[in-house]
Amino acid sequence: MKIVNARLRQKSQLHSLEITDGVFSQITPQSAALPCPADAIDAAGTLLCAPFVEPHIHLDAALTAGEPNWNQSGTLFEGIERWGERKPMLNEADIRRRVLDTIELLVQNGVQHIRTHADTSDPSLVGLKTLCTLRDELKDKIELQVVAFPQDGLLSFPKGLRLMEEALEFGADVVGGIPHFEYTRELGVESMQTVIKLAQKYDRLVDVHCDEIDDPHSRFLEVLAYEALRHELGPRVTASHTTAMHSYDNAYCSKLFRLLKNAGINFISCPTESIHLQGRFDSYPKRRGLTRVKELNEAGINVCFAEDSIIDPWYSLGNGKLLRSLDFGLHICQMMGYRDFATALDLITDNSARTLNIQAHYGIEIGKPGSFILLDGEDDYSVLRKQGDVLLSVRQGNIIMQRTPARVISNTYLSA
Ligand code: 17E
Ligand code: FE2
Repeated sequence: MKIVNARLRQKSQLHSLEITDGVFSQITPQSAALPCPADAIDAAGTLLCAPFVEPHIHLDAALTAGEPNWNQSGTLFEGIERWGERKPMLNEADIRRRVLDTIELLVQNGVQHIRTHADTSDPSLVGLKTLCTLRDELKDKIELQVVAFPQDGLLSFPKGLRLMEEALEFGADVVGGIPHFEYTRELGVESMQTVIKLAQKYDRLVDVHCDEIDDPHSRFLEVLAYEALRHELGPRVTASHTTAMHSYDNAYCSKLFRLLKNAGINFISCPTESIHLQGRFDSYPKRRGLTRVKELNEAGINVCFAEDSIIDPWYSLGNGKLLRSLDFGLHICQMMGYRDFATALDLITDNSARTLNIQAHYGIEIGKPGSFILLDGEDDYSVLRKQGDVLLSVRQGNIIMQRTPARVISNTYLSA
């Protein structure tokens, strides 16, 4: 496959690229726009970038909002309760249908790599098993990582630990946790130590729903980061949400950041989800409830954005568009300086790939898989501004999605 007239991120010249046997074999700067050969794809000056990565989504719960009841209060806790009513209705066919529909939606929006959580607080483990099976079935089409996520508590849910080990034995890629939801602070601390022990025992990655609450005393992140540091697992460990960090005082945060930096762990923030679920116990002023994305980023700590939910008991919107999460995130975290705009796509591409530990096969580089997307825009700033459509998605040299952009047909209203 040949592509001409593509813009690459942070480069001013147009480029031609070639993919041979599914791998980038040539990336060449052009001195001017070229006529497109018959056997090539004309990027026509649009931005060619690495595929979007969805690093945190709950596919087992996707498309279940309102079944059987809607989350009326908008709290995380009512979400967990409503999901608890849906869980007994789960079966393999139901999960497969919703997961496939949701992955299609993500693919239509440029995603090629997904980390999904699968609830293990279910004695049947049907969600986790179905997702692991789908991961293997779809491996030539999309990359999926499955997190064993103990929604009702690793240590507080009856047999929670046994179910987690069963999930890891079945083949879950990542160990999850939810320390702020355990019954006591002590159980929360113990759960973080247990998660790291399990990651070592089974040689898996870690991704914890950590301190997803407005409580400034919810400080399990320091335990997770310290365990990661102590066992030298930092880059393999992710703290998702960490919304309590919004409410920590600055002195504590200053001390905490030293540990976070030394540990080298990754962060995922879910802007649309957190702005919706957090601050629900405030009157006015209402906290925004997003973790300190701007400050983490400025401290050189890896942070990325995710959607978390698509039409589920926690969040009844969701459309597969990571560009929308990016837009929300930059606004809410006040990352609106020109430098922020110029590198904005890092937050839904490169940083997320690092979080998933997939950098070895991700990126626009000779020798790496020939996978990319074309975005309607010429650089990070214009794609963000326009919320540019994903025009093309290519995976290892094969087109997996193509879109004709919407065009205004008449643009002469004022001069007519
Ligand atoms: N479960 C949870 O604990 N937190 C969330 N944000 C979602 C599920 C979506
Ligand atoms: Fe989540």
